Amino acid sequence: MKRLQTCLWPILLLPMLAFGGHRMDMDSMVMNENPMTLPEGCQKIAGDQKITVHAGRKHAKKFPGVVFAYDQQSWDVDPCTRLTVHFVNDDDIRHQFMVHGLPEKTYPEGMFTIEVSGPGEETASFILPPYKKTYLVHCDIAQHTEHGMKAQIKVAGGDKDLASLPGLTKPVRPDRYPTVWNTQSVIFLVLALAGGLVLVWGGRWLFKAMSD
Ligand SMILES: [Cu+2]
Repeated sequence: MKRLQTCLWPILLLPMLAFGGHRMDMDSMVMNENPMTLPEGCQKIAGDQKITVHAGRKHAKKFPGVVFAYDQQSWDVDPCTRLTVHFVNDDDIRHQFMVHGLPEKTYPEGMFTIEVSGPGEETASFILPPYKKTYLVHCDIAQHTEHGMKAQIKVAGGDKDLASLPGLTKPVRPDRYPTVWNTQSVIFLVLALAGGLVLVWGGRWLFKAMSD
């Protein structure tokens, strides 16, 4: 019997090594999930709201100059609501649904984050505070926010609209684009150069005529 056990152990151990003793989800990560703890000022969970958020390149196509985007840029939520976010990453790279500015007593560094290495999805909940405020939602992967993966959650109507939300709000500083070379811009340049030459030659002629 003992010999049988000794023989069985490696057989039992192999699948454990192959699939892992506990779930090691390498494709997604949730930070500061909070389905129960009330943020300061909330007497109870006012209600439940569920949103599905898609992230990826295909959601940016309708916005000129935008590379990455969520399928929606603004969500309205009532105070003390438990918001369940079903985050779907439609790309084959990493994206995040990262909320900033939450009360640090309940949310370390004021953040709630879902991250998914796509394609894939993850669901998590957090409870919003009681006061009127707009929260930044973005993807913190290098350059993804600048390229359009930015949104907002407005509690009780929010206290403002954030800048640079694709299709919703203007950037604080507009992007500067290099000169577009077409017939018009070439004619303009030639005319400007000719005008400059005329001024220089005219000036020299006038100076000469006056000094003679
Ligand atoms: Cu991203």
